[in-house]
Amino acid sequence: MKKAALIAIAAVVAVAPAGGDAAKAESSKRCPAGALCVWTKANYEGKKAVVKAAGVENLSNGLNNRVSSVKNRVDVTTYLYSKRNGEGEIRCFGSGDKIANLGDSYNFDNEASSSKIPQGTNPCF
Ligand SMILES: [Ca+2]
Repeated sequence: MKKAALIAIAAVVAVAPAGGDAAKAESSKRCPAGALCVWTKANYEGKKAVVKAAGVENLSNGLNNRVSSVKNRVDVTTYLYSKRNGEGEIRCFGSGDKIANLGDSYNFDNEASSSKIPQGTNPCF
């Protein structure tokens, strides 16, 4: 009886997709070194933008006011702003920060409209 149950579990596991969608989902959660990455959903899911250039950049329409998670893989502090062109409310992210949900302590869910990668180091205020 016990053995039959184990075989049943093994069969279920074998049916689960190997790689495929799961691998794709995992790679979309990645953020390349030197980049600031933002996602439209919590936990690095949904639509992603990868920002590498220094300076202020406006988020594309698909991400504007929709960003819910962030990874900062730039070696300096980076910023998100609630309005276009680096204006409005500011949130800062230290190098290496990973924020799975901007709605938590950041109180910035679906707010970001532009980002900034500064040249040189700036404090996270
Ligand atoms: Ca906004």
